[in-house]
Amino acid sequence: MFKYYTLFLLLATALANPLPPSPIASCLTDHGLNVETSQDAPTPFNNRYIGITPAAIVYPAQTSDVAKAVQCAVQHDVRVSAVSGGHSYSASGYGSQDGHLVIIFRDMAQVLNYNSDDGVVTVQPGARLGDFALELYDKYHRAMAHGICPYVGLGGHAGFGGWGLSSRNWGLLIDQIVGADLVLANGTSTHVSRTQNADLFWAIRGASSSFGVITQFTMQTHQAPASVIRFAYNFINPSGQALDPETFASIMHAYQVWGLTAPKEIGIVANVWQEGKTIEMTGYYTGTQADFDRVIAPLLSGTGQPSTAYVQERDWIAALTEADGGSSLSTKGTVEPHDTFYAKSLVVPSSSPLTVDALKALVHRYASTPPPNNMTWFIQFELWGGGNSVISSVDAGATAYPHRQHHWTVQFYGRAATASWPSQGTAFMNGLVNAVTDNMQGTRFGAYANYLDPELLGWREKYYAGNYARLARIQEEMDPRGVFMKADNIGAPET
Ligand SMILES: *[C@@H]1O[C@H](CO)[C@@H](O)[C@H](O)[C@H]1NC(C)=O
Ligand SMILES: CC(=O)N[C@H]1CO[C@H](CO)[C@@H](O)[C@@H]1O
Repeated sequence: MFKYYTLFLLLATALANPLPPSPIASCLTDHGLNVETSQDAPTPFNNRYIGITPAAIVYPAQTSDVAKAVQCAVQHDVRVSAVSGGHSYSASGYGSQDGHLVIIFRDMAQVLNYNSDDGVVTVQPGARLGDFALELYDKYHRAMAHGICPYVGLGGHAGFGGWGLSSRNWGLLIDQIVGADLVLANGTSTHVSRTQNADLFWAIRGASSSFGVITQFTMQTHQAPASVIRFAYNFINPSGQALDPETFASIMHAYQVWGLTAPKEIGIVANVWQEGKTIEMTGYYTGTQADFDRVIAPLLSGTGQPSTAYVQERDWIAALTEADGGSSLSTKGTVEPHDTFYAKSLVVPSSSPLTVDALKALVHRYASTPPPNNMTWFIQFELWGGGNSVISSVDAGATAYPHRQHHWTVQFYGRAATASWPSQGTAFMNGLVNAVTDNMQGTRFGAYANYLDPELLGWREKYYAGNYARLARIQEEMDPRGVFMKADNIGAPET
């Protein structure tokens, strides 16, 4: 009964909110723009934000449409947010609140040009990571480092870092951007690159939504590997209980130590599944089977033998598909997924890796404090740094994204089985993170803005560290009226 009741509520919310006619909608229509009028306008990926009502939704077809839309918004004193794939953790593409003009890049999702001389691709922000990877590979045998989830849109992903399993090898997605076109707060469009509007080019590589609406990227692609070595090792407690604190800490600590010298050709995460019963270490290695064996041997001698092992040579697309769990990379003609979730992140400095006590405390916490009903969680320990990782080869001040001398980004993800978020769920997730940080009081952990956490205290420092002050100066200069202002924007008040 409970289930059907909440589903009914969900449908009622989605359908009872057709966008009201508004002065801004008329302005958009008068400029010949494609304005959403249907009863079932798209809603945020995270169902926690499903009730948000935009002032209007517009689907631009080209940069000049975005410029006109921003001009209408300025005239009508409406704030502007943009959705590329719409997978923000806190619906920031919708402004995280009612009343924004929402620009959805549904019809600007194409690869526009590929230059075979320098391998630079021109692509629109609405391209989904899965479709983009398929097109680059099928047409040009090229590849990029970007996230794993096929539905995520390029624009938002590239706005705040853009990590994936190839990032140790090729950098974050922002490190592969060579230029962008964006519409500014005064409704004009401009180009940014290393040599043109260099301050803005710096700012959009880590905090893009505060400065404008990006309508086009140029990005450096890479030769796609002919094949990679895909691997997945599971460490499972045979008793069916959560791995005990000592075993868990010993395995994770071995993974952490091994990562300090792991070569950049390996992309790896350790996922904690099933309330801590399983650690899965998975990813892929760009190189030969023999080299992989040499690279992985010290990890497995540190962790002890896994309960299950999968190691297979796969072609590039098969590897990306498996990394996402085996479904297709193509999002064409499919139904947009949704989730009901709350996530947090800890970016761990290489200079103060997680202690054994902190790892044990995490296990004690989830073993002693179960999540609320109808909620599950997982934790992903992503290796970003270590060895000759390209992420760490970039200076902390070279892009707006600051966390370069960092070992792991740890994502804590809580998911509701129901359409509404359980009221105790947020406290449960905070408890997991605090179990770690309470044990390492002297450590200044960062956070990753693509795992946007609307409850995060001190987010200016945690997301942007030493780069915040420069970002704030540029934001004040570029958008004094706050046309692009929203929660977690540069210049927004802290939580
Ligand atoms: C819009 O803002 C940019 C950046 O500040 C400036 O260079 C440009 O002249 C402005 N355009 C207009 C029409 O005000
Ligand atoms: C949809 C769902 O999983 N509902 C469950 C929520 O929790 C209560 C209490 O444990 C269960 O009875 C429901 O089945």
